[in-house]
Amino acid sequence: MADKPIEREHRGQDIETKPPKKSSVGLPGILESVRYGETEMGAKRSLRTFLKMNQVGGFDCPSCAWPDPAERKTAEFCENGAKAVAWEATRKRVTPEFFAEHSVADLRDRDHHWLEANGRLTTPMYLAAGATHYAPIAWEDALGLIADRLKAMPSSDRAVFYTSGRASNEAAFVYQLLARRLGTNNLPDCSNMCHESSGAALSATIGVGKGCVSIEDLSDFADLIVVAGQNPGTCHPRMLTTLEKAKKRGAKIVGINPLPEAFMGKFRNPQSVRGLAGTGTDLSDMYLPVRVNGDMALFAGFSKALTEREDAAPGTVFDHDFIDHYCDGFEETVAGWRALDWEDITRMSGISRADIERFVDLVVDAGSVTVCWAMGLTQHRNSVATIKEIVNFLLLRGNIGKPGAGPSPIRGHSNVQGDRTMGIWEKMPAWFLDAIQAEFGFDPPREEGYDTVKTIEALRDGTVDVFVSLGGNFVAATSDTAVCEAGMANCKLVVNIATKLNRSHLCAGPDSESLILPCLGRTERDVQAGGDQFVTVEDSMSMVHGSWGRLLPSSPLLRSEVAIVTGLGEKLFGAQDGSVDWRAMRDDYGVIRKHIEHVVPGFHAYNERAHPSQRRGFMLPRGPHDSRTFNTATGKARFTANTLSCAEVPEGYLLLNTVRSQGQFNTTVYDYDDRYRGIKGGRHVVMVNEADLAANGLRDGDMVDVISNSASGERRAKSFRAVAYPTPAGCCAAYFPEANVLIPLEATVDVSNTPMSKSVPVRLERVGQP
Ligand SMILES: Nc1nc2c(c(=O)[nH]1)N[C@H]1C(S)=C(S)[C@@H](COP(=O)(O)OP(=O)(O)OC[C@H]3O[C@@H](n4cnc5c(=O)[nH]c(N)nc54)[C@H](O)[C@@H]3O)O[C@H]1N2
Ligand SMILES: Nc1nc2c(c(=O)[nH]1)N[C@H]1C(S)=C(S)[C@@H](COP(=O)(O)OP(=O)(O)OC[C@H]3O[C@@H](n4cnc5c(=O)[nH]c(N)nc54)[C@H](O)[C@@H]3O)O[C@H]1N2
Ligand SMILES: [Mo]
Repeated sequence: MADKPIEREHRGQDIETKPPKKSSVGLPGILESVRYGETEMGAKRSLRTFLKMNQVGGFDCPSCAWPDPAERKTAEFCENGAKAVAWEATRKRVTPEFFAEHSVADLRDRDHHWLEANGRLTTPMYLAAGATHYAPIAWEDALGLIADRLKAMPSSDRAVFYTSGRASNEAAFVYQLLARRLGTNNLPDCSNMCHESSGAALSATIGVGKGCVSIEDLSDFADLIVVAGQNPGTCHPRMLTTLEKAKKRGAKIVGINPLPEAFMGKFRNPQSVRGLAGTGTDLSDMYLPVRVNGDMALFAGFSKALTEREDAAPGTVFDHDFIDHYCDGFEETVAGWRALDWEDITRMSGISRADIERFVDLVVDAGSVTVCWAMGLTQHRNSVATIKEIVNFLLLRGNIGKPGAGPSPIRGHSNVQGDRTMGIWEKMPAWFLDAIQAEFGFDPPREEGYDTVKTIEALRDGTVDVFVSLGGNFVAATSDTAVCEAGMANCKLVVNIATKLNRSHLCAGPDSESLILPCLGRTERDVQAGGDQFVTVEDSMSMVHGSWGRLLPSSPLLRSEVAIVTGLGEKLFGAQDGSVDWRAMRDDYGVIRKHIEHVVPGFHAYNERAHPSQRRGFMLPRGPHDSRTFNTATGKARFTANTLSCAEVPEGYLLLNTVRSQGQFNTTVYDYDDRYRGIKGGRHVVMVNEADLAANGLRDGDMVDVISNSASGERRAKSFRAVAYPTPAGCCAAYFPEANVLIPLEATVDVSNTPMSKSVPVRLERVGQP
């Protein structure tokens, strides 16, 4: 019987608050890692495990997508990664007895932390239509049941195959193959909610939907590093080591963020004695407290200031050689900036003209500029246009295709970028589908499938029969929680391939069936008929490398993701399905990698180059960076003229930005603390500027409902504690997933269709008030 952890979340006044921290990591970060390892795994197992992490011949950290440096430290991980690994390698177990004790209705009353804290799933479980409890089921019966339900659908498009970004390249490749063999492109993924806007903007302007700088560009070459809409201290802690290295050789670092995040203060490097004992390194040279969604105006302002300086002294500011040779759209775009009104720029961005000029002084002094960003820029109505403005800004001074320069979207999940490379996308281009056809001899569907938001619409409308999830927590991660959960209940069958129990496993309707299929995690040894298997991943900077789990699996019944997906393929189509040999791919993942080599460019000698014994794996080609090759419609890098915009906030409303705490990884809530922001013991908080609190007749500590309104009605997040916090006027922040109930399904980013998770107009109502 699993230990029964207790819900520890405080509400209201019991939540402790302190002013946000002005430094990051140091000793508290180390202690956190050790504490986590020991409580979840025990001391010996935790030491053994941590030392294998991100090492040659070890396993890839299952947390974020930050790359590994060429020279690895003995402990090449961070507090975040340590928590992720301890959480996966925990000794706690969710057994059939656990499910016999807890009805689904009981489990639905528990919070995110409690559900996952019960430990690793051990046994395939089945919830029959109308049943109150999950019961064990044999693997073959479970796979047979899914195959039967898929075959019974009137059309393949009534199935949806969701992917979270932890799946390995091998698992992702066979998963998309299964969906397309079945006949659907309904392959939504977490990327739809994450860097989809970056992909859309970069493909249109530089011809490739991902970043093109490497970790060395940052640490060794960039003169100026801009970190916009990103909170690396919490979300990519190992990036701080890279920034520190850059800083020490003289690079300048600027943070653009509505919240004064800890990385902009001192960094106390946990990997050096000096860092732990001393006062730390001042990482940032400048902090621009932009208004939420003011970045488009801000970057246009930078470009306007550069244009004015060039106009005053022609030939001294712009890189005309680069512009003439490699770009188009320059004249119209510059004309647009000339016509902009400074008044609009400063009002929309909340940043003064003087600060913009101070920043531009750094830019003209810098031979190379890299702009890094994450969710603070991708989840607003105008995100795609905002990122295009970043590209414009970089192109002006030739800051693409030279060392230390370029756009750098920092990815979230450890293999979210690799999953896309493998074909997890509802609209893969024709060349990929043609290559699948040539390799496997069947004609994959060509029409666009559902992305995440379209999936929720289809769930709501009752047009999805079978929903399959390869990892993740769909109902908690997506917008409009109530609509999504109600929609999920309309499915006939919900299948979750997972390591830990979560909310998405508990949304079956009265007439639907559900399966939980427990799988191996990345730390665990994966043995198939062909022997020990490794898997591969691609990091945020296009490096592909192997990962080799070493721990004994948490339960003898676990199967690998590849084994589950190919097993289903076999049930549906037979072991030998034309040129698709599901069994051979399961027995030896090298066979999958051979197929990938034939389908996806850049993967030659994949099995050799990505073997975990290789030092760093290999880098996929990056045309813009390596050779200033731009695979766009015109073959040039494209300046784009964009109409300036920012979020409209009705009178009496604040603009809500939903963020991550230090104690969570997306919907996985490790604990209820956010050390850097000084919030302890609870997550139901809304961080508001002191003056805005006063204007609403509120004080720090008051309990409020947070309310959003849209054409489809009012949404309410109940009983949040108001916390006075240094945000710009008119802006506030709360944690996701708790705040996702507030985001209307129809509130999506133009072009990318990403939920607008960082731009939600809300009002606050004191609890008990009418
Ligand atoms: N500990 C931890 N690490 C993680 C994750 C996690 O949940 N926990 N998740 C992983 C995943 S999947 C991802 S995608 C990444 C996410 O990494 P981040 O994007 O760094 O994470 P968020 O908490 O969403 O933080 C967004 C930041 O943008 C700021 N911001 C919000 N609105 C704006 C705006 O309009 N303009 C600007 N300039 N800034 C704005 C917020 O104040 C916040 O600092 O992290 C990965 N790593
Ligand atoms: N409001 C708001 N919403 C957001 C965001 C935001 O900033 N604000 N961010 C969005 C972003 S950037 C992202 S990436 C999404 C994240 O969305 P998801 O990727 O769907 O969510 P996660 O919380 O990462 O998924 C956690 C679950 O994954 C399972 N899991 C963990 N490891 C493994 C594994 O190795 N294999 C398998 N099969 N399962 C595993 C566990 O069961 C765990 O419960 O959320 C999005 N939602
Ligand atoms: Mo993400």
